[in-house]
Amino acid sequence: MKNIITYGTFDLLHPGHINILKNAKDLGDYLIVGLSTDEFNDLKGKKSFYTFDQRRQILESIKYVDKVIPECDWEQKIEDIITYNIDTFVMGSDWVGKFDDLDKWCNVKYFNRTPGISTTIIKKKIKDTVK
Ligand code: C2G
Repeated sequence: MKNIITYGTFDLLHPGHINILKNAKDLGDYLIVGLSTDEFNDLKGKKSFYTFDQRRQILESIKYVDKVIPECDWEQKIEDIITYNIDTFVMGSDWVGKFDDLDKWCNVKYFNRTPGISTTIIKKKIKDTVK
């Protein structure tokens, strides 16, 4: 049983999020998502449209996702990797190199970001449409 973990805000879910979740799940059998809490988003300087509970409800409905845990801070990853017996830690390529130190505890894999889509682009397109 290979457990995989990834982290993120996953606001305004889009195909880029689905691609990373699918790619992560394809590396193993069980995918855990560390979902940024609203408070941690404040720390990250992100304001999500959906609340943590709404984002969790959406993520939990995705067939690739087996478990959602709260991501409360930058420091919890090692503890999560140990707690959940993680085989591979996955992030998109915008994070490449940032989490290489986790390779003492598990495999670290960065997948290419899906080009041309992001929550920021979606928000801007909606804003421009409404005008
Ligand atoms: N992503 C992607 N392609 C996109 C957009 C996002 O592959 N077009 C990936 C990101 O690289 C990330 C995941 O989707 O791995 C979630 O993206 P965000 O919700 O923006 O997550 P982020 O704010 O980067 O939080 O501790 C890690 C942080 O919580 C990551």
